[in-house]
Amino acid sequence: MATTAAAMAATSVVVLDRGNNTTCTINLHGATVVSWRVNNQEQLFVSKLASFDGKKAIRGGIPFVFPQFGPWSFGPQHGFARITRWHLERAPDRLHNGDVEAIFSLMDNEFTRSIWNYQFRITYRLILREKELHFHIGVYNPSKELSFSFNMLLHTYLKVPDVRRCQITGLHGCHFIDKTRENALYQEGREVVTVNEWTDRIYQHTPQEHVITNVVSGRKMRLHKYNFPDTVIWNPWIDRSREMSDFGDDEFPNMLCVEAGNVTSPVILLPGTAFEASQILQIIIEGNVSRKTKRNR
Ligand code: TA6
Repeated sequence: MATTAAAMAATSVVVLDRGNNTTCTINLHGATVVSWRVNNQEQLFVSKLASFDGKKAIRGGIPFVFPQFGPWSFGPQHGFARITRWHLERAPDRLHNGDVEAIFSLMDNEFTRSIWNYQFRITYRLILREKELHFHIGVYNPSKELSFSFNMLLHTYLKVPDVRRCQITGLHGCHFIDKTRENALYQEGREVVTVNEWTDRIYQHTPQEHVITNVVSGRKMRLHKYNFPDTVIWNPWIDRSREMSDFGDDEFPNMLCVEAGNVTSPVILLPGTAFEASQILQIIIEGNVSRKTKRNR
């Protein structure tokens, strides 16, 4: 990791390199994770038409949605965090156990206050492990008087060989807002959710864990979340793909968004208080024990 913090800050890209062709690349534009390679296999989808102009949100990877999810009367869809340049708080550093960690931060500035007039500070700690990527987020309200409320979500674009073969667990019985059917509320009756059409659903009060099957090289991906009560499932399918200039018409079969967040009930942060949330993406190698069992050992 020869690149100095200053050199890294000057560029827009930060790389966590754990060796063994296992890396995680973050673009300071939105602190968007734009690549997660495990043994040289890319786990995240980024559109071949994605824009890297430092203005538009990056179409793919893991955009950071804050302080608004969805359309916003005061500002850009999905908030300003994904279109703002973040600060590299701590350059990639190898931990004693071989994992690599870096910390990014975003504070209110003239641009953010012109849209959303609150002081805030977000820290975003990423840890690259052998087969896992950990996301630890802290939101702090430094104000002495003003509370603020916000949505927050990790808009994860998983790369998949064929989305029609993917199954998502942990949604059975959950209520969801279906944005493809006038935002009507339904209840999920399927044991595992599959995607064979335009899908845009906000599942509410979902369990802490989802397993997605048939991701890269037919493996399973476990998404473990903490303090993110909702899960959004999205695939634009054919027609919506054509409406997006930064998304190829033929790319929808190769991506699946599984997004952990606070969407249906915004978080209210009182003055001087902080909020924490986290997500772990883990590649399941058949035969490796689940997080729960590992902990109980
Ligand atoms: O998270 C799903 C969603 O809200 C969809 O409704 C769709 O709009 C998608 O996000 C992409 O939004 P974007 O603003 O990145 O085009």
